[in-house]
Amino acid sequence: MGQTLTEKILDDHLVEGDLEPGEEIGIEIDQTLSQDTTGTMVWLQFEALEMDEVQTELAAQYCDHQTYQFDFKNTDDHRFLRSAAGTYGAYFSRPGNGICHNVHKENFAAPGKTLLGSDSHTPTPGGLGQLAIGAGGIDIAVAMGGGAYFVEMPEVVNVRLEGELPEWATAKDVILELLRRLSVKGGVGKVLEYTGPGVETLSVPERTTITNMGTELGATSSIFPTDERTEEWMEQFDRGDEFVDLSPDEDAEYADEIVVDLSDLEPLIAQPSMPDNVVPVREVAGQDVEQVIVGSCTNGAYEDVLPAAKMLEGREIAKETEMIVAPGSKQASEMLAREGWTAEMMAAGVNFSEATCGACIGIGHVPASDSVSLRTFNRNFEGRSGIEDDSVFLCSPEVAAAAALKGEIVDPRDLADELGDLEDPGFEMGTSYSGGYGEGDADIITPEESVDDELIKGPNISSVPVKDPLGSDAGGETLLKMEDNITTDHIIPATSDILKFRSNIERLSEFTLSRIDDTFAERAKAAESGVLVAGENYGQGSSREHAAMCPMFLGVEAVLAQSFARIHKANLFNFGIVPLNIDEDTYARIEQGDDVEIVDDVAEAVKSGQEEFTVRVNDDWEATATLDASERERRTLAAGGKLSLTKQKHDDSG
Ligand code: MIC
Ligand code: SF4
Repeated sequence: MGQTLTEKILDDHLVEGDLEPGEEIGIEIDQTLSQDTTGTMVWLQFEALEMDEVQTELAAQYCDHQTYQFDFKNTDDHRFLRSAAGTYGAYFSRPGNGICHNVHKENFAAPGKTLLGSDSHTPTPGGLGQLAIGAGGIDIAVAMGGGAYFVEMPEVVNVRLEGELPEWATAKDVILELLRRLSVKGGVGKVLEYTGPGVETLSVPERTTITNMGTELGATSSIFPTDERTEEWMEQFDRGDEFVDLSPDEDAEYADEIVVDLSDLEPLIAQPSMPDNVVPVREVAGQDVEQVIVGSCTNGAYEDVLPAAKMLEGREIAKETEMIVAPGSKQASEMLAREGWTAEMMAAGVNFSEATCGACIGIGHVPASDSVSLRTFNRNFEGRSGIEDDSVFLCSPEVAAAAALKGEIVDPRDLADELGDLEDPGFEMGTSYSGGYGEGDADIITPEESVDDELIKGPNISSVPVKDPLGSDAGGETLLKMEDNITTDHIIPATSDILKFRSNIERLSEFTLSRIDDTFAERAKAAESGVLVAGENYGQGSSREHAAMCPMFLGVEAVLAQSFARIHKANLFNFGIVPLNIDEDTYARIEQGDDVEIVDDVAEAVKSGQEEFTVRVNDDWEATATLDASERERRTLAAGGKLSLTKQKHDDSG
């Protein structure tokens, strides 16, 4: 039987297990990436694991999330990251050089290689045939140390693209359509592999918009085959020699097939405050728009900004609307400037941001109260923009530019009819990139060029908390009962006043779940131990391991949920918190404040492979909860987390 492209790459990298969906496999990692807000923990754990040097083919450290350095703590984090990259042998991308996914895609991503990154949108270079997966920081640290990455073998789903995009429909609409159909949990446990005649009609930047937002579906990864368009795109960055022709076998078998006829698509928009709340733009047209932002890791390439620039050429944006362009990388900014588009957009009333995540996680450009903001980003979780009760819509650059011109949400087709001379800008590839990171590129410091050979830690950079091994008891008060689709932004919010504590778990933990209940941290500390209860898809969104570390630090011993998001569940194992699945009835019955005790000898049961656990509530009634974990995850959990386990292994072998 033939193989899918995903299976081929996994097979090439397999070090443990079989490619059976649902089984755990171990794969070799070729490249890693981390960014500033997850990276400090990555390197602190690399240090705690007593590693001397990066073992992967390539490791890259970016500074992209908090580049405005509002506080010396951000700058200290960046200096620490530069020193860690130099000390251990990683590439370092300076603050302001761009968002990790964009810079990695342009400079390092390579078809057929594996990439593991401490950011949930790591799958972005799947658009050029790389198998890229997001994970928690300690998984990156272990991979950089030469260890395998363990993940449940995903089901490979064929997303067959047919036809061609009609006027004004874009790649963003392809992924919004999938979100509309499948929901934010529709991709959990799956790799979405794109095939069919529609593939060749899409360019690499268009493909990476789609793979980037596969994360919003909860997918393990998303991938496209490679072709001439991939090669041509890589040549633009002087990396044509790294191109590899990759495709699935003709008789490859997929677990499922989804057909998207590109010619049926129209401009779509995700309404507040979930990326799957998707409707045609026409359905919500007419709402006033105060802010429009084009950019981010989803639509921040030069080729993404260009259509908006062309639409604005010779026009002015509406007086009641502000428009900001935040390119994904400095290369994209440079191109826009060199080709004259920056001046063109400025004349239309646009302001420019440096190439950073910024507004996407509530740093700068916070929307006004009670106002609509249209963004080309990938997530619009409530409050993420920096103001509670925000109203953030997600759309293509074309829909964003149309709204900026009209001052309200409008389908660009209708605006074109109204204006008479507005044409679909279509897609156009950039021509004058400055090339790769080669010698003379001031923004990426290669391991050889580094000036650092020891770690530089500012006063806010503390050590990694380590949990004791599991004992016989676990449980306690139900500290919080939550709904479905709780995001990591709920568990540990981003925003500038909180991000500066990402290297200091004691301080950061004070913000745990504060978006849901601002007394949480205090109550958890006072209770000393406890559990969390949640509905479906608990922990969706980001890869931030802080969302497991901080609850662990506050004494949370177990999370009882109807289901979990993949990366967050792995992070719970990695920090010694027991993730138990409960059914709908049990979820409905447990109340906040209830005492929940796991009846079994927890450490023994976890180690012995027991799947069903009995939980006793208020000493009054009992229910069954299940632990769905591999043998390795059980060992990790029993040891109190991955750091303890990996250290134990080192000590035993050394
Ligand atoms: C996000 O988009 O939520 C982030 C911020 O990029 C996170 C990483 C983080 O929390 O630092 C992610 O997606 O993993
Ligand atoms: Fe940055 Fe936003 Fe992309 Fe996360 S989703 S990497 S915060 S631009």
